[in-house]
Amino acid sequence: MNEGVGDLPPDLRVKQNLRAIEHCVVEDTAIADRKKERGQYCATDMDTYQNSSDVDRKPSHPGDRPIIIGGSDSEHAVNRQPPISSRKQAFVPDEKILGEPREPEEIRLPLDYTRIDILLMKNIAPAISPPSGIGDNKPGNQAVLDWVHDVELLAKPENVFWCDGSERERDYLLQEAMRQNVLIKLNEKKVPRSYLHRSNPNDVARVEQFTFICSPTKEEAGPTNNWSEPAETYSKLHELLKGAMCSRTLFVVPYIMGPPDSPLTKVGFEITDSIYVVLSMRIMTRMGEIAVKRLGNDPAAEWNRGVHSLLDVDPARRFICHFPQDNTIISVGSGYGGNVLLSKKCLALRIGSYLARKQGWMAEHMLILGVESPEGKKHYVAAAFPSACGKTNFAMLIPPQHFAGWKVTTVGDDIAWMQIRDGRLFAVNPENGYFGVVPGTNYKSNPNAMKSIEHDSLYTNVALTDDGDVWWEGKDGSPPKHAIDWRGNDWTPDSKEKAAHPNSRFTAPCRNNPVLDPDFEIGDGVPISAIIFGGRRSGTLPLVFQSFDWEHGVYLGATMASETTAAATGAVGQVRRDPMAMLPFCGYNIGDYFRHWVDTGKRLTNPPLIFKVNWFRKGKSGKFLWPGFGDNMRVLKWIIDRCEGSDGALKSPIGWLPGLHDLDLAELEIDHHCVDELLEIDHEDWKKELAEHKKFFDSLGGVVPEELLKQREELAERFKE
Ligand code: OXD
Ligand code: MN
Repeated sequence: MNEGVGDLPPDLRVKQNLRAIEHCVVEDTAIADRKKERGQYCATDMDTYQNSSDVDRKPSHPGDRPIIIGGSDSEHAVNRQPPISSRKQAFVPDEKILGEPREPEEIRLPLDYTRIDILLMKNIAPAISPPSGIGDNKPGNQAVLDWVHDVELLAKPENVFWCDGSERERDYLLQEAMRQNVLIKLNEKKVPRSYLHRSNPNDVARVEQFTFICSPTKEEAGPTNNWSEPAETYSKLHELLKGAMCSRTLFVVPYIMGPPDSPLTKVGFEITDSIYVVLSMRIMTRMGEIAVKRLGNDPAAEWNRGVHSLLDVDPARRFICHFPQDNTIISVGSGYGGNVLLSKKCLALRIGSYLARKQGWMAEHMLILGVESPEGKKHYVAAAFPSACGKTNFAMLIPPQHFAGWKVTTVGDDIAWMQIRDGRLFAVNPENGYFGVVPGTNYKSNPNAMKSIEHDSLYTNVALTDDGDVWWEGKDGSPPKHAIDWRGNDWTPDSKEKAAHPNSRFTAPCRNNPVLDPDFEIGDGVPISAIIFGGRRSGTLPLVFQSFDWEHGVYLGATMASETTAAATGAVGQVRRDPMAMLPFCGYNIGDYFRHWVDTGKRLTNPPLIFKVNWFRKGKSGKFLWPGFGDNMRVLKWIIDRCEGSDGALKSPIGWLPGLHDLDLAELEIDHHCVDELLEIDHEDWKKELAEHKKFFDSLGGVVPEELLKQREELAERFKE
């Protein structure tokens, strides 16, 4: 929870919220004083801190030219990178803590895991001073140079580090991150080349209440987004960013989202003062030179500008702001993944969905998986589930023994970008890594995820064992007798606190996944045969059903709901409507988003079939009725059969349901009553559900397309038949 802030979205124009900001500015002055004591003080920044207490005054830059956006008119076109103070001799990686030791038998623990600095892990770290040849590879695009220079003038970093994505750079940054206690190197023997990071305990999840869509009008952001007026928001953020990187390094991270040769691929640049963000972006995206090359030197080329600063990691001034019309993101005050890896939720979904509508494609919160039959027939499926509903598990599913010869392969576990070709939808995964929820992951629930995180991974907010391994609730084997928990405190199995935060995460390269689809990087994308919408519902929704057609399928997506989880701050376990699992991620008016879905269907001559699933239905006893995990293959098989033209389905008011014998339940120990309950449609429950659909649509204030309102009426009618 965001302590002391409350749950309502702060309106950045409202005075009280600014007072919180002012308060922090005063604190900043205190921080600056402390820096002075430590000899880190730079005179010009003191002025900045003092001036920034007047947060309501006019921005120093003209409002019509927000400096975060930069632009070709900048007067600072030439190289103005401040001298990197101490350019040292060539960097030689420290073998003890980096690469693989040559003689594995002789490995000693790389670090002393009882050391005090292991307990006190940091987010904010002082500037680093790279040797020449590292951090000085500037791109040639003038628009990028101008923008970075503008942010530099504002945030006043000690120096600028231009990332190129090289291995030498990685080794150097890892070494610095460890030296600064931002990362802890894990036991090389147990989790090779892997590291632990702890975010601030006030900063452990996405903050939807502080996430804003800053489109010119509130209407463009729509009824489901927090909106803030762009010019005012820029100026408020500028005030927050003034001097924010004083005595820190400003990293410039160039990256692409999408396979290198895809027409859908987008270029982004993220400025950040967090070395953890840089190292995470290396895993999550294709980062460095590849992006610089793809952008080229055309100053008018399309690219996303992302600015991130930790500030002082205070929830009172934590804002994740998107300016879709400017292709710009500014995120301040957080160091936690979903808020700061700007490539992911911010670009690939919020800005991405806006661009997708404008440019005629789709950016969706969906996994993409391949299913291949023993005969070699292959289908691809995209599936939308709200956060922490087992998407990564589904994307890496291992079919049960009974399905010997069937193969499931992963294209993506979180985001799908889809375009129309030859009347069909083709999907690419824009990401290059997984940022998955750790607790509950084990060799039984998701062996492929476990293999993906066995090496070359970053862990955030899990527990550290005394022998330098990681641990979390639900990991295989018995709990350690002693560990350091995610907050850095001693932990034993008797502790009341959890060892790992429920939203602790792994960051692992897709390449680690043993079932990575061979077409993972295919630029044209993979053809989508079926779209699945899912959610966590303990009642009402059957295990699986199929829509009658595209528009009915869009209705199923638009009325999706799920019980909330720990992936976002706020109460856990409440049913909330989450259309297409995009409620927190749609970067524009949800009504226009629904319209885009309906219209896309009209352009498809061979549309994917649409299904809804619910792995989480509970029986009267309160227990889950369906085993889930690998056994979800049984549901997937029915879906694939339907794509292949099977007529094994029964018509019901809500759509096509599998008959009892249409689901392959062989070798599954499940009571037939459970299956009946799983597929049951309770008319009373559905009456309530329909009323909830209406309530939800009404709450959107008249933006829902006619086609979907009609779908609701038709559904109600079918219940009367
Ligand atoms: C995620 C989320 O992290 O959806 O993927 O919250
Ligand atoms: Mn997600």
